[in-house]
Amino acid sequence: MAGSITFSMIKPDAYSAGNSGAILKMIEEAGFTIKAMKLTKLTPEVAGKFYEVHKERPFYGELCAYMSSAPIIALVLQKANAVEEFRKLIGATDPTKAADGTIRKIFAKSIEANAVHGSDSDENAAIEAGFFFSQFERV
Ligand code: RTP
Ligand code: MG
Repeated sequence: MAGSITFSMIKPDAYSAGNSGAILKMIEEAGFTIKAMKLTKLTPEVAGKFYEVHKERPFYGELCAYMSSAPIIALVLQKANAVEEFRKLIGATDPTKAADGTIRKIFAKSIEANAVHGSDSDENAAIEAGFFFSQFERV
């Protein structure tokens, strides 16, 4: 079976620090196949729409400002059990709580500037992939 998909972003802190290549290498070495990839810079409005589920949370405004502060790389990734496997690879939201060897443990700067995004369910993976990519931008 080719597997299911998840949606990811390499976030502004990781892109700006020049860690995109190293993170993509870890993703591929963990057995994920890149099915779509795009470098872009979000506006605060687009970041706000993407993170709409968090709009009542106290960090929402800061999160939207941060996510639009520098370019991001949007990714659709495929693997068996992709959502869960990818969240294992990236580690806990707070890098001080992330397991050794995880992407956030290695590259995140803080609980907000935490290097990567990973979808939290198959349903949200499909919604988030559709938010960034048309069918012609996916293989
Ligand atoms: P993500 O959605 O980016 O994969 O991260 P996550 O599921 O681990 O965390 P989530 O609760 O969905 O939060 C989304 C993003 O908001 C920022 N955040 N800041 N200041 C704070 O306390 C705080 N908490 C979360 C992080 O960038 C987090 O990834
Ligand atoms: Mg989340």
